[in-house]
Amino acid sequence: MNKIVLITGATSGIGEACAIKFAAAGYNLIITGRRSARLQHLKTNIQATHPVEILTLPFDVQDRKAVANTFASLPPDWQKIDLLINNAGLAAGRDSFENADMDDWETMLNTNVHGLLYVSKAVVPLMIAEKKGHIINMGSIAGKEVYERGNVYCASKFAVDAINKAMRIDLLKHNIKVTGIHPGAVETEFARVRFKGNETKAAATYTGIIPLTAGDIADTIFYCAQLPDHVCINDLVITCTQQAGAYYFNKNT
Ligand code: NDP
Ligand code: 8X3
Repeated sequence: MNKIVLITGATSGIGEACAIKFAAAGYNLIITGRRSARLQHLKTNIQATHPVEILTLPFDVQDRKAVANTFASLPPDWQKIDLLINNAGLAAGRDSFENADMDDWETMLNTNVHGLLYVSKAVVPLMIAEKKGHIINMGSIAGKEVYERGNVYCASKFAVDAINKAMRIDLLKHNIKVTGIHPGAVETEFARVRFKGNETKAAATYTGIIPLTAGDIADTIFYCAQLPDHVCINDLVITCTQQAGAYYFNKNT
């Protein structure tokens, strides 16, 4: 029987690349995100080349009731989730503390922290019932080092780092692996979202470097997921070769 992977935030970037990678390896997919047309499009594209089952679940991870209702009515055939990739997330704005927008702060905390918790709380009982599972949490280099004007985005990813460690400890007795992935700059829709559609600012994020691609992160996640049952990568920081930490870049001039 095919394994099942649940990927949050599969409508673009890292989540979409993970969907393609895991489908190519024969996993059945549960793909989620708010943009249901994109989920449907991804499902059609993947199934054109890979004979896997795909369930699309459009919901906003910030909406606790929507998350709970979605998983309460999960079809029985989809309840044996082998792998949860908690990937949905975003940065909103890049402003100094005194100028930052409180709505942006709430959006980041509600999505990156609360959303991850809501989905995990819904899925963990299903893994406990199976006496096994693997949860991969998408952190960031921003969850390892605070940088200027990163304030609450960094705080949200520091929280993910702490939750990742806490889950690994508490779920140990249930034979559930927990892995944190912490990328540096990855070229996706992330910067466009952060700078609210300002293409100039978004492009500047990657000027002078060859950034990581969503595929690089999907390959890394897949590596962690396919290790033997007795092996668990706890925590993994990954940057492009021209980046060393949140602050240090070797940019082409
Ligand atoms: P993208 O913007 O390309 O993808 C973000 C995904 O998250 C989309 O599928 C989006 O779906 C989903 N998402 C955002 N908000 C919500 C929400 N409220 N409810 C449900 N889904 C949501 O960015 P990335 O692929 O780069 O980002 C994926 C993860 O990787 C994030 O957690 C990000 O913080 C992290 N990361 C990214 C890095 C980078 O440099 N790109 C580096 C380090 C970490 P939709 O809009 O359809 O809801
Ligand atoms: C995204 C990486 O450094 O742009 O999490 O915050 S960074």
